[in-house]
Amino acid sequence: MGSCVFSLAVIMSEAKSIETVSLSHRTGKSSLQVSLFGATVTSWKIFKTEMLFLSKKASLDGSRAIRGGIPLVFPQFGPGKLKQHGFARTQLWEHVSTDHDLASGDVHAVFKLTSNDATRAEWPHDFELTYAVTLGMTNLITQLTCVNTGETDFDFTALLHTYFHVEDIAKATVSGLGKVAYLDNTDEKKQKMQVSPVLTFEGEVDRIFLRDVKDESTGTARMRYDDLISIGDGGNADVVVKAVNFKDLVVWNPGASKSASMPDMEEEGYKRFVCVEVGSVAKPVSLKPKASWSAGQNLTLRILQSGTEEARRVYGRESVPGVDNLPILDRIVGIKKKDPAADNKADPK
Ligand code: TA6
Repeated sequence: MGSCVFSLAVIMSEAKSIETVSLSHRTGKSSLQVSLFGATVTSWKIFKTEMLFLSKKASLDGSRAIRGGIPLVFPQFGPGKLKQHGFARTQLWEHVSTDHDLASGDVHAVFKLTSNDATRAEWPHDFELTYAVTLGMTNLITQLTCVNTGETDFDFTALLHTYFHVEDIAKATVSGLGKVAYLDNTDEKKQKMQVSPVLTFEGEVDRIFLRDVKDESTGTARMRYDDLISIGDGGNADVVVKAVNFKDLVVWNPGASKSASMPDMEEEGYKRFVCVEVGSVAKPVSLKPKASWSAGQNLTLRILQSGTEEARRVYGRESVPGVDNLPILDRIVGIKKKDPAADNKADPK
C-alpha cells in the first residue's frame, strides 16, 4: 500500500468540532468525505457529481444522526429497546488508517468503534466495530465488521442506510426486485411480493426486501447476490448496488408529508433521494464470544448505452478498471451527469 495521503479537515460548529476525513482518488476523478460522527460518509463524488443526498438541514455538529450520506445502523434496525437505528451512527468513531493503492489509485480508509461506557449503558455487550471504505474511480465499497470481544453471545441487526441522490423522485426507479418478497412498513409490515421489476415512487415507500424468502415453485431465492439492483433517475447512468453478505435490502422514500415533518429534512427533500439500504434486519445476526461477522456493499456507477460516447471522451477509453466484471451489456464508463457548477476546463483529457 502507498503512503498515507489525506487531509483532515476540522469542521467547527457551535456545539463542537467534528472531524471529517477527506479522501481523493489518485486520478482526481472521485472523492469521499467521512465524518467521524457515526463514521458517516457524507459525500461521494465521481467527477465532481455528488452521488449521495445530504439534507441541507442535516446536523453535522454531533447533535443528532446525520440526515443523509450513509449512516451506519447497529446494533438495532428501526425502533425497539434501543433508540431508533441504534447508537453506531451517533458515536464518535476513531480514524485508524488511510492508504493509497498505487496500482489502481484507489483509496482505502478504516474507522473503528469500540464498546464504551455509553454503549454498554444502552447495550450491555463488548464489541469492536471496524468500517472499511474503499474509493475507486467509479465505485465505492463500504464494509462493516463486528467482533464480539465479550464473554457472552449477542444478537444484532445492522444496515448501511445509503441516501442516493436523484434528480427527481418522479423519475426515480429501483430495478431488479421483481418477484422478491418484502415487508411493507407502510402497511403494518404485511408480507407482500414486488410484482413489477421496476419500483417507482408515488408517495411513501418503506419496504424490507427479504433474501431468504424462496420461490415456492423453484425453491430458489428471488434476490440473489449476483442480481443487479440499480437506482436510476431517467439520466444516462445508474448506480448498481451489490450486497456482500447482507441478507436484506430496504427501499425507502418518506413521501411529501413525512418529509415535511422531519426537522432535519430540507424543503421537499424527498424529491431528491432514494434510500436503498443493504442490511441484515429481518432476522438478527448472532455472534458468540470472539466470533466476527462482516458484510458490505459495492456501489458502482454504470453509464447506460447512451452515455458511452460522452464517457469515451471523458475517460478516453471504453471501460474503467475494476468494474468490467459486472454482468452487464454496457461498459462502465464516464459520469452520471454534468454538475452545472463543474468547471469544464477541469475535465480530464
Ligand atoms: O430505513 C428505513 C427507515 O427505517 C424508515 O422507516 C425511516 O424511519 C428511515 O429509516 C429513517 O429513520 P431515521 O431514524 O433516520 O429518521
